[in-house]
Amino acid sequence: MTPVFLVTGAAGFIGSHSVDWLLRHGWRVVGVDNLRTGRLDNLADARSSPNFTLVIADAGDEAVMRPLFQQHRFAGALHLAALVSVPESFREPGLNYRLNLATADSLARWCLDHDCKRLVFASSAAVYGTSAPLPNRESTLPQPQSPYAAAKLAAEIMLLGYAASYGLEAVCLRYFNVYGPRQDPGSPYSGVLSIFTNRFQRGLPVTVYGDGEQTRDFISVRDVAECNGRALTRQSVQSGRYNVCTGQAVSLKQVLVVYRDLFPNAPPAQFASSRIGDIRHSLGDPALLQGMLRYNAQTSFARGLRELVLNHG
Ligand code: UD2
Repeated sequence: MTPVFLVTGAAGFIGSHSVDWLLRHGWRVVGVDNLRTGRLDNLADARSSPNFTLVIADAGDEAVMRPLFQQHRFAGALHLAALVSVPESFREPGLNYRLNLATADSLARWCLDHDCKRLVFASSAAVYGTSAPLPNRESTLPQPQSPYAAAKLAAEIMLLGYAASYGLEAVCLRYFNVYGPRQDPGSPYSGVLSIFTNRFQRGLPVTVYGDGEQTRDFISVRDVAECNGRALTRQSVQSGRYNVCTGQAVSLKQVLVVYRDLFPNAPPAQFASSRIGDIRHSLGDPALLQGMLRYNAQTSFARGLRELVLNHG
């Protein structure tokens, strides 16, 4: 029998690409999503596969999840379901606690109860906070500065505690700035590249907050899906926390240069004052995950952005 993997947040941006990766590699997948921020459209390809089952439910709903674990005897779980907006975590700390910490804890315990050996968890570079030395390394003391980052870090600690206590294989992946097709441009706090692409395609000017010299470690969702898939399916992994990044810093000004090639007639960018709390530079060291998964991010920024533009909308 082909093993079955659980993916929570399956209809989301990263989730749907991860589901596609697993199906492409011949695995069976049960996806769970409550469609709070995920979209069925993202799963258009997956839903035509006989190896995919979608369950519309909250990943923390024990009445739904326990029977799923019993029925499918999952070989591993990829937990991506989350409250994904940092500003929303400030407004709704209780919801943030439930979705970003309590559900991860529940899932880990259901994995242990039902012999699902591995849990791959979506953490975030946000756990580092603003004052960690660059590039961020996993050995650095994290200093979360939002309810969102605090919950992600607390979930990592719970999962790694279960790894030490009960032998769960817990792989916590700290995503840096993920971009690519299917990222929702709908809020001002959506990923900058989804917003810029959406605006350029409509012939509208983009707004750069600050001087445009701020840098990010942008990683393509294709590479992220590959890391997720490998972390979930490869024979052996080491429990721990791992950066998912490229190790390359790209400034917003450099971003605009690539867009200029793709949209030569676009109106010039407008500049506005920096956002409160904005980080100046974010950069990760990818070495630890590269060593474990034998995989380097393959998509150059220019190619990834071109692909995003061609697949957008
Ligand atoms: C990322 C995460 C955020 C949190 C944070 C922790 C995303 C989408 N956001 O925020 O959830 O984890 O890291 O550090 O991954 N910008 C513009 N114009 C726009 C939109 C954004 O200039 O229309 C700027 C923004 O001010 C920032 C940069 O672009 O300097 C990147 O913004 P972002 O929201 O994509 O990501 P980031 O790194 O601030």
